[in-house]
Amino acid sequence: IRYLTSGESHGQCLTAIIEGMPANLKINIENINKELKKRQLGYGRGDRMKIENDRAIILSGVRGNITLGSPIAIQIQNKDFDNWKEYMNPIGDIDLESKKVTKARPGHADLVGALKYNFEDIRNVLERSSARETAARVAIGAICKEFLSNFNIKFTSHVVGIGQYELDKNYDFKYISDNVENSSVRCVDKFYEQKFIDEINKAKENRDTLGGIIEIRIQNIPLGVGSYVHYDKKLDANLALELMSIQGIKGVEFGLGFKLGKVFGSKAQDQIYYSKEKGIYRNTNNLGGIEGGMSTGEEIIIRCVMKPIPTLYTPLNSIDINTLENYKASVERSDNCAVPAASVVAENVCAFVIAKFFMYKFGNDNMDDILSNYENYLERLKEK
Ligand code: EPS
Repeated sequence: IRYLTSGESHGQCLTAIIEGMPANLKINIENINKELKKRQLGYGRGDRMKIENDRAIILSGVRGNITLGSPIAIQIQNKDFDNWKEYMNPIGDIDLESKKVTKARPGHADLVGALKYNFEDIRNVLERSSARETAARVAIGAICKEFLSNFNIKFTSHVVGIGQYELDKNYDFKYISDNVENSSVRCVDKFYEQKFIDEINKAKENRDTLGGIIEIRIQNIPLGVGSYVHYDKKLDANLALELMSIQGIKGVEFGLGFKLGKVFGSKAQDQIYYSKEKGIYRNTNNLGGIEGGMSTGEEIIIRCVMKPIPTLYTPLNSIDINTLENYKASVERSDNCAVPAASVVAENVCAFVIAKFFMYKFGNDNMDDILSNYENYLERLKEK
């Protein structure tokens, strides 16, 4: 299973095609739209999200809410295109001057993108490198969640750090899942929720931006999804690839993550036990539910760090890519903090990876065959 996305931030629409989804999967379009809505929220978002109302239009691969096994094409329209037609229309004479950008924003794809692709207008880079593209990936992930919900696989995510503040408590899956949607910064801890909001306000006042840390939790993945036999079959490696490809993400860790570099081996591993009642079990989950590139059956726990958004209202030192003169970087409309949105994106890109490796294990032709492969496998494991 694979997907492609296309679309510019102020172009007509985003398009995503996912190939490899099984036949006879029931899709509830409202579940997909709910995920898209969640991605648009979050304290710290700029004015663009007041314009957009992201909804998935399914163009092919589904008939009467049921998948056909053929590629599924999804469109998400950019309402803002109405204001950008004369600058962004793919065909015809357009105004290429009025919205031209020549001063590169440090930290964005601007400088390297323009040099690499030989552009005199950075708009040709920023339109595609923009995080607007993540809406398409959320739609793909939401379809994958529809598939995985048939096996009771559940996702949640929350923001655990913004700026200098980071949660000092662990919350369990259910608590996060039940409470996260009530928080504008996707923080389930009331004390830190206010600290996060204060930090974002401070950034706004200073015409600055902020990053943070998000945590993704995935429940009920049977053991043995992913494999140790080859580098590109490892579940954690594939999750990290997908997460690192989200705009602004600079680091990914599993379980105790970087803290594992500070403890003795005797304290790091999740020891293995057996009892008649529980079967094989562990009392800890330091490795975040993945051993040897395979799911262990424990909850998968991942954290990602997002850097502050590079589009600053206080522009940084940069150059004009055409004249090479020193300037302040261009000021574009931007979000002050998009960490809550990134949390929703991260959850959904993980859903794609989990669905992909789940299908490698149990097949992807049609739902009945996948379900019986899955049940047979669980039966065999029960005998242990
Ligand atoms: C973005 C800049 C802003 C963000 C955008 C990402 O958009 P605009 O330039 O239209 O104001 O709101 O994010 C989205 C459009 C989105 O859907 O997440 C950027 O420069 O990356």
